[in-house]
Amino acid sequence: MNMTLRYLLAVFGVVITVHYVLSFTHTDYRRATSLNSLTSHFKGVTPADITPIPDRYYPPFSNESLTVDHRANATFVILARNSDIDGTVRSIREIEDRFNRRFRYPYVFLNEESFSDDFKKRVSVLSAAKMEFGTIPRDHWYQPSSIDEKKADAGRNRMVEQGIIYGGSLSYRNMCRFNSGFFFRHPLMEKYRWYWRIEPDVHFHCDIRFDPFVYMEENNKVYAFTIAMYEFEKTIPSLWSHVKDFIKLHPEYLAKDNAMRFLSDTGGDTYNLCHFWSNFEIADMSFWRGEAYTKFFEYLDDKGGFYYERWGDAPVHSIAAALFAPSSQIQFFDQIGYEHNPYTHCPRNEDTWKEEKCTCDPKRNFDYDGYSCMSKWDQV
Ligand SMILES: Nc1nc2c(ncn2[C@@H]2O[C@H](COP(=O)(O)OP(=O)(O)OP(=O)(O)O)[C@@H](O)[C@H]2O)c(=O)[nH]1
Ligand SMILES: [Mg+2]
Repeated sequence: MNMTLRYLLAVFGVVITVHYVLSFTHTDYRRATSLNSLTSHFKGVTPADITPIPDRYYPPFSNESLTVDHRANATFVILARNSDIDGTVRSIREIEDRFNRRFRYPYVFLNEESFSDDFKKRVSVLSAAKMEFGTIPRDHWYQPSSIDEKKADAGRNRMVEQGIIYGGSLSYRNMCRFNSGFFFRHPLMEKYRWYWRIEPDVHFHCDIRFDPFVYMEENNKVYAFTIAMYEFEKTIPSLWSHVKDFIKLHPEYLAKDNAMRFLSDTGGDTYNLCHFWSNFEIADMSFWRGEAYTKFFEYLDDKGGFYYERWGDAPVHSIAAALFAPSSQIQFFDQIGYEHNPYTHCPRNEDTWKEEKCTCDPKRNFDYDGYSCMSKWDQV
């Protein structure tokens, strides 16, 4: 045997000896160098190969679990299509992280078609809270037979020519009418008084460590918003004249200290287009279910403007809240950092922004944008 071979054998012998010694004395080393472990790099890891981490490494969330003793009769409501699943998952993930893992309010998902098993499966893993999936009754969603389809078609074509966003869309109109007059009447919603509306692909930028529902209940609030802005006038050309006619018919529904100043710069003669952006809403459904709003919605629905024009649920809800409730019952939540593309409300209060670990840039707060109606609200 030449010297080189002898030397190599000696090194090999030492390596083998050290390996055996380490295998007996160090469990981790034995696991890492087992044949199974080494070959798994080549054949792919199967669940059975993964060493489970013992339960003792998962301490209970003592300050994150359900410790609150008083909760409101409230739910999240999410209207979505099966194809909205990815954005829906992202929104739920954020509201859970920022708020709901502490409070565990339930979710109601609504859709005019039945939700797919995949949709249900993917949202179910995101929260410990109860989730219910509802199909919308046909007459709560589709264009009613009372609508003159020729006139509606002409209205859609006109809006397409004018380049109005969703101007030609029938499903968008169904959605706006449903959100205006029907979501709170869905059988799955009936048992709740309060709701928080969430859309796919929105962002919650700050921790929300207080309970907005309980706050609203205990402080006699009806409607809460985070962003207020101007509506596209071309989507609602006749809405305000119908609102004025309704008020003449039913002056008894006007609240004493209402927020008409938010809606009109001319004492109610003309609409300044300000409204609360309804993709975020926390509100008391007894207000929508009450006499004033029920009559108001029926009156507007009868005029057909959800289809002949393109009335949004945002101006319809906002006008009702501003007129039929005293302004003191409308709540602006500066504390809730919220984004629906392309606008963000970022807390104006710097302490809130710091303490709640907000991810939004305060300089990009829509409150100060020329297109925001916050300055009008501040006057109210
Ligand atoms: N089931 C169902 N949900 C819908 C339909 N159209 C819209 N939605 C939902 O209704 C809500 C509002 O719709 P969006 O398309 O976000 O309308 P928008 O916020 O005015 O417009 P974007 O700026 O595009 O977000 C969202 O929660 C949607 O998922 C529909 O045809 N069917
Ligand atoms: Mg949206």
